[in-house]
Amino acid sequence: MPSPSATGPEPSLTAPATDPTVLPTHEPAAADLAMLATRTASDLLTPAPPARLDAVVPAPEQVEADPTATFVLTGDTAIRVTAHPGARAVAEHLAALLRPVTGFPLPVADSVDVAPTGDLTLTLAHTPATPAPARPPTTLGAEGYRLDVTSTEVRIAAETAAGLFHGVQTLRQLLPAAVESPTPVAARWALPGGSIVDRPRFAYRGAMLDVARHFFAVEDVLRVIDHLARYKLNHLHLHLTDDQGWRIAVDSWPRLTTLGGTTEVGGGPGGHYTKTDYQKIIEYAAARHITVVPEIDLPGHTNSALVAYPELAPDKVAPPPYTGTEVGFSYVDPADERTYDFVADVLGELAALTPGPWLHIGGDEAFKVKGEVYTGFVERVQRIVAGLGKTVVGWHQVAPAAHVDGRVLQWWGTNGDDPTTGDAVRRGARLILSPGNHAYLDMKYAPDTPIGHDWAGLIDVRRAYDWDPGTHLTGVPAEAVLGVEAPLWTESVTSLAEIEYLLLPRLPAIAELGWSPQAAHDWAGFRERLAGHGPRWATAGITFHRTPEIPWPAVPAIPRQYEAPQLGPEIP
Ligand code: TNX
Repeated sequence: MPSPSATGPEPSLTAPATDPTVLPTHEPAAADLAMLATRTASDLLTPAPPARLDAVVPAPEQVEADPTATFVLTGDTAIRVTAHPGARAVAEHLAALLRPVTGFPLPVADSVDVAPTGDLTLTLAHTPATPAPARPPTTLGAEGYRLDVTSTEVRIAAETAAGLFHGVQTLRQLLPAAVESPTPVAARWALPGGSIVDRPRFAYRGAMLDVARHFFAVEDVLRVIDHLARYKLNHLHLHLTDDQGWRIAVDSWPRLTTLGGTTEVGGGPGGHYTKTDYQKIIEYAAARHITVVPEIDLPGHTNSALVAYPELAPDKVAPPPYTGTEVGFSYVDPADERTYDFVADVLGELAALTPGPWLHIGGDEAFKVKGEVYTGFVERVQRIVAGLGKTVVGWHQVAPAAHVDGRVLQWWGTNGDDPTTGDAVRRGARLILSPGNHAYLDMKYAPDTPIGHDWAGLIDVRRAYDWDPGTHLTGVPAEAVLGVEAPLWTESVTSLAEIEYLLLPRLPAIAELGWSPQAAHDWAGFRERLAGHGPRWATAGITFHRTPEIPWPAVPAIPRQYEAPQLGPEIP
């Protein structure tokens, strides 16, 4: 497959100002900034349209706007926080988001129990959400938060640091779009008044990045993590190995990366993550309350491993490196004990590096390992994972294998009626839903989308949004659904800009299915709320697809170059 990135340079990731009333065209000198920080709110320049309390994506569980109240962030605002390391880290994260653009000092200080202070306060406590009259009393749980904005203060309360973090992401969306600018902006930093009480519908909300078909640098992965965090996703699944490349260092089998990592689709140089790289990704994700789910795809999708270690191949002969896009031809020898040593070593090293509970073992499209041989292989690998103290995840093809404690299947079919998966659920499996015809971010939006596939159909934003994870699979009750995940396979994806082009604006649609109550599901409302994110992405220099389904606002203008200029057909 030709490499689309060969046709032009990556777009600039620094957003130029396009509307002088909103975004300045220059970076103010330090003296300007100091002056800006001392101005009162009424002096500030930009009457940006106030964000609406009910315009958040994903939609919160309860929103009660108070149109009479507006809080304005100023140079005097402090961030107060419960004295707890996790909460403090969230406060520092908020300060780091706001300081560069506002120029305000925003000191982080321990919270004090006094009446309204004019500050932002993050409180970590067992805080029951105020129940709506018809609801039973409830708590905010592991990820919920409560946000109150009055004219004199902003408070976020949660039972966990993760809840505070999600509350901060909501707060960010309630500020003017200019808050996303990488350079300082003179704006009136107003927040709409009212209260939000919010909790996720599903515990698992994820996206997958295939770093095997094309390799992506650590910095690119960190930026994808930022996109997940904005929309309250809490898992990043990394597809670390495939026919075209092995991307994670394994000390006991070094040629996996030194040989198996040097190829990718289209003949590029590939690459791999050292253990230090991988840890950096994990730490960056953890600081954003995101768990990394590493996948080693077995027994198929293993050509790169066979290139490095022909002893794992059924015929013990090294195949040529593979840089095409076919699937289903390779497999490690299920009849050779050495294969299980390999699996135990690889998964053992990966488990030791991975603090999260999950190990994903793939299991898809192993067309040449059939019936009992396939099932026996999967069962043995499942036992290896359990022995490492981890919970096994596999693509739904592993369904016929015996149940092991906690087992999770990832559904990627396109027909919501699969008795084999239903049977595995009855034997105790839980499901992550990634239906190929709704959640696959490598599908094209429309026939003229310049990259991506269409084997599962075209997926515009409405199609990504219009399904219910709770009822999607026949015979699978909502209680068996752990959550949703949007996979991005990268056979045709070669740059960060292309990743973002396919991710946005569909990722927020999947995020809303994972987070928001089914009662909030509403395409007309979603497309209006999502529209406000275009200016945010443009301001941050993030590429996205300006699909005509969404009524993107005209002000501030979205710079044209963020419509992925290297993709050719969409550029005038
Ligand atoms: C199917 S989904 C695959 C991947 C491909 C993808 C392309 C799954 C578990 N396997 O190997 O990359 O289609 O859309």
